[in-house]
Amino acid sequence: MKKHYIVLGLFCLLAIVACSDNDPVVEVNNDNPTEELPPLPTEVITGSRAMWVSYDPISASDSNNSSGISSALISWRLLKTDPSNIAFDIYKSVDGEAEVKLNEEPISNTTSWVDADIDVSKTNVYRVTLANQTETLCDYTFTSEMAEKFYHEIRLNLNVPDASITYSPDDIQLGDLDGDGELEIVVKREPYDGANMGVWFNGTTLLEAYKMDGTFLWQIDLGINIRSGSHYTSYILYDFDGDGLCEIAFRSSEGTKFADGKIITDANGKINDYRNRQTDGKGWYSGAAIARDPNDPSTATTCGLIMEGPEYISICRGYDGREITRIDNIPRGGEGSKVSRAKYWSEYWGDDFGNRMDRFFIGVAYLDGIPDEATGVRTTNPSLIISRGIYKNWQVWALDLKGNELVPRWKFDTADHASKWKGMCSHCFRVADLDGDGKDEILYGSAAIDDDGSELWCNGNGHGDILHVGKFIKDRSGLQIVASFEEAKDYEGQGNGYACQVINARDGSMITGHGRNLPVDASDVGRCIVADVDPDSPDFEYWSSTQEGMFSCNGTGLVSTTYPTGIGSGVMYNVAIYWSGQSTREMLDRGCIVSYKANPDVNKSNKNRLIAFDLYGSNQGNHASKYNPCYYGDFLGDYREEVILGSSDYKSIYIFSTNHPTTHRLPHLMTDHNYDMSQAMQNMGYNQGTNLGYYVGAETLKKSETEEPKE
Ligand SMILES: [Ca+2]
Ligand SMILES: [Ca+2]
Ligand SMILES: [Ca+2]
Ligand SMILES: [Ca+2]
Repeated sequence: MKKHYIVLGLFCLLAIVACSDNDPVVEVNNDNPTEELPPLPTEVITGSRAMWVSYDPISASDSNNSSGISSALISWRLLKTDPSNIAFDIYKSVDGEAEVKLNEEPISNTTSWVDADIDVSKTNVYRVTLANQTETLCDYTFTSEMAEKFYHEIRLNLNVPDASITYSPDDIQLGDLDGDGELEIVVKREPYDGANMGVWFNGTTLLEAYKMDGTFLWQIDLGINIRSGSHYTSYILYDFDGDGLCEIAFRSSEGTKFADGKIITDANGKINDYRNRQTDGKGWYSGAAIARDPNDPSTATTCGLIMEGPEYISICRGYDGREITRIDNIPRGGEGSKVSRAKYWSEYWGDDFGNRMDRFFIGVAYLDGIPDEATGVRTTNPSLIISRGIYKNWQVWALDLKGNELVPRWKFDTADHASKWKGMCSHCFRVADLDGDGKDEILYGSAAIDDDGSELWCNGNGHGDILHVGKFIKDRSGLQIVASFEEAKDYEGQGNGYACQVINARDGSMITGHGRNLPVDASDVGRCIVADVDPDSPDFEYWSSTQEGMFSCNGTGLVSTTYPTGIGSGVMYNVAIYWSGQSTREMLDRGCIVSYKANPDVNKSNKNRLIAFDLYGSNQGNHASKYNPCYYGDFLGDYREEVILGSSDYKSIYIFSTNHPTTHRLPHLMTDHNYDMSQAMQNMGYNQGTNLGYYVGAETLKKSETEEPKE
């Protein structure tokens, strides 16, 4: 190994660079990423009904794990702009024969139809109109071939950089990339699973886009200088400039290859390999490192980590994966020798061995005004939010995409604030209008940054793994936060006093909590969940891995000492999902959906476990013990949430959509701003659940059943 001194002209940095002897040399083609890009589509279709047919061909095969529902469910979107008295008719044509109207009365309580008489050996064409009208609102052709699987399969692209590596489907985000009104899928493919802390082996991280029909659109290769893993490869897919087409933003470096083949190089057209090659690679200043196996100090190393070289934020067109522009990432800081830089990192970020310094999140927030609550229409463009650091100092920057440039709006650095602000972040940030002024805030764990980049509040509870924001108490104004925390010295010492709390989003104060004076080895509470699961208890329930009970968010205390339990009878507290047609929400963990109360709609003996997707050939989820689905959220059919998992052979993604009947309807969940932010950023860092910003619980859904449609 030899060492070069090179000037990275673009960044005015003098960097000491470790290069391998066989650096690939590529064309100098990175100087002007904004050179003429081909035109984008200008016709953008909105208002899709996302009609879908879900049918389980093995519904009765397994009393625990199959769905237990033999009918087909045909469903479509309710739009936010639909009048409250909207009603529908549905027609079916079988194998091209004359169309038959299926409903007798207009369909006014749901946006779905249960077809118990479906003949899946034939082609069934369903067509929906407004009640008593002829014009087609949406239609869907369901073939006998589609009826062979409960899921919709998309096979992953086989053209990968290293055929010997399994690039397993990891986090997925959805967005309209081409303006045709249908959401496309962007999947991150990881060269191996669970790259959370330690060394990085071989392979690079890929971002790939697909259409719902399986058409492969493009691939971006993050390259050798972007460490693989949940904490390092956050990306965000969102329409930042309001043209109706999504952009994608992520961290990039030398070696990042965009979909048109352009590669980021140094000023000499070279891709340097910045991966640390020191086999004993400890921190350069402290001599410390983190062990992949906490019980085996010999596994401590920084070999393979990237602590030098340029870091950028690239933003690309979702349409074709071409780079629009890039900007320098929040810098590592420090200067001079390795040791003096590492000393700075240790003092500023909290370590010098690439753990605390290398925590990167990226997301989106409407800092000038959230979309109109009544129509869902946006009047301002959102900002790109990037961050670095969790455990000691941390920074959050807001950037605006203007004229194909990323323009800094504000920068928040805890070094400029009281020491209480340090170490406050969760393994993600969340975005919501915390103070109800119509603009988004950044909830950075136990601290909140106002829309203008100033302090909103810091409650001192410290770091935690789980962060939910939504409307969990029906008659209380504003939003609530449910979170659990890791360090008793923080949550008891300077915070609100409990390991798991329901928090007033407006000011960070506690509404209620549990988990006090926990034994030391139980004081790190790694999981908590909030959902309406008990229709007989007002407001949402919340519980945590303290297993002290299920409590009401409204502070009235214990609801139950039993929990929804999943695979291996484990208590469920991963994420909540709208899957059944009941007025409550279910739990999703390990690719298994569980209802707290017995579900009357399933024709099987186990009426709590609604489905286990691995019966159908999926895996149980990503990220080791977290078992995160690639994605879940409402993007097809009615308001119930779809689940995307990788196949058991990691070569496909499987999209599951509910087949449960319902008596309820809700507008497309993504048209609720709080839900939209939660779904769009669900897989930042440690994946988090989705939550609505208005109250939906058994109280409201049961009430709507008995209400007459309003004029
Ligand atoms: Ca599309
Ligand atoms: Ca756009
Ligand atoms: Ca606000
Ligand atoms: Ca749905």
